[in-house]
Amino acid sequence: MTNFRLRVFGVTAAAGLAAALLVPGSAAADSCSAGHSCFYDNGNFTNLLWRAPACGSYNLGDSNQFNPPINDRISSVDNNSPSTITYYDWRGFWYELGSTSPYQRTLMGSYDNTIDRVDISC
Ligand SMILES: [Ca+2]
Ligand SMILES: [Ca+2]
Repeated sequence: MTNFRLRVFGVTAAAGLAAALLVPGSAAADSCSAGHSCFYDNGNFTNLLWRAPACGSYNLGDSNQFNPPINDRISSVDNNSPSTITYYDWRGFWYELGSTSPYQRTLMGSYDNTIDRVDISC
């Protein structure tokens, strides 16, 4: 079994634990190939929206970069890369929601379907 650390944003510790317990073996989860960051529409690391091609800053609502846009859709992230991923919501300015450390996975919790931009450290 993959030994990964799971973070859940914006929920109580008890709720976070419950959410973490929903993905023990991740039998149904899609795998994210080594060195990449994968962003999923569903909260159990399934229905891949996007696999980041490289580090950098990505505006998920920019139709020049994403067609169709994938802002307000990310529900879980598998960061199988050495980069730190930082998440932002557009609230008239870029509001920082949190981040995922290298080689960790994150359930978006109360930030489900909220992320508009990701910065992937180089
Ligand atoms: Ca979603
Ligand atoms: Ca948003």
